[in-house]
Amino acid sequence: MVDLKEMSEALQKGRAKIVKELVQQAIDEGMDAKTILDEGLLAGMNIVGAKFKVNELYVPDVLVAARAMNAGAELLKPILVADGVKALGKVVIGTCKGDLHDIGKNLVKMMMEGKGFEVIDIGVDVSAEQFINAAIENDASIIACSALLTTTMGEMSNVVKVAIEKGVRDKFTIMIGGAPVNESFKVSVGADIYTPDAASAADAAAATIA
Ligand code: B1M
Repeated sequence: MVDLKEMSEALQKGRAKIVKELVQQAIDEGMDAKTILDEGLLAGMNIVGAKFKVNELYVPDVLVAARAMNAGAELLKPILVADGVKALGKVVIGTCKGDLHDIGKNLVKMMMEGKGFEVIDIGVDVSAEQFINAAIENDASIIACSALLTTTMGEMSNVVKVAIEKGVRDKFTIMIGGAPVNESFKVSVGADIYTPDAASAADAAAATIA
C-alpha cells in the first residue's frame, strides 16, 4: 500500500519521478484520486509553502516541488475528469497579470473539466483585456480568474471594469479565487462568484448552468 507521507516527502524534495511512480502505484492499488491529491500532493505542497514563508526553502526548491506536483496531478487528471459527461459550456481560465502561479488554476481547470465544461486555458500573466477578448472570441459563459499574490489580485477588478467598458458584463459570470482572495474582495470588485477551492469552483460553475 502506498504511503502518502512518502509521496508528500518526495514532492517536498522535488523528486518528480518518484512522485509519479507513487501516484501511479496508488492509482493501481485503487486508492481514491481525491485522497491521493489531498493527502499526498497538496499535503506536501502545503509544507513547501510553510517552509518557503520562513525562508527554509527558496524559489528553486519551490519550483522543483511545483513540477513534481504537476507531474503527479497529470496522472490523476483522467480520473478526476472521468465523471464529466456532457459539455456544460465554455470557461476561459487564467492567472492574473503579473502572476505566474498556475498550480491552483490547473486544479480548477481539471475539476471544471470533470464537471463537463470545455475549459480554455489562457495561461498565466493574463491581463483583463486578454480575459475579456478570449471570452468573447470563444463565446464562453464563464471567466475564471486565479491570483496568488496580493499584488496581482487587483487585476480582477480590471476584468470587471473592462467587461463593463466593452458592454459585455451581462454575458459572463466572473469567478475569482486564489489564496489572497475572499468573499468580501469579490463584493468590492463586483465579481459574481468567489470560491475557496477547486472543487467548490467547479460546483459553483455547474450551478450557473443548472
Ligand atoms: Co509563490 N508565493 N512566489 N511561487 N508560492 C506564494 C503564493 C506565497 C504565499 C508564499 C509565501 O510567502 N508564503 C507568496 C505570496 C505572498 C502574497 O502576495 N501575499 C509568494 C511569493 C511572494 C512569490 C514570489 C514573489 C517570490 C519571489 O520571487 N520572491 C514569486 C512571484 C512570481 C510571480 O508570480 N510573478 C513567487 C514564485 C513562485 C514559484 C514560481 C517559485 C512557484 C509557482 C510555481 C507554479 O505555480 N508553477 C511558487 C509557489 C509554488 C508558491 C506556494 C509555495 C504554493 C502555491 C501553490 O501552488 N499552492 C505559495 C505558498 C502557499 O500557497 N502556501 C506561494 C498549491 C495550490 C493548489 O494552491 O494556488 O492557493 P492555490 O490554489 C488553491 C486555492 O487558492 C483555490 O483552489 C486551489 C485549491 O483547490 N484557487 C481557486 C486558486 N485559484 C482559484 C480560482 C478559482 C477558485 C479557486 O476560481 C476562478
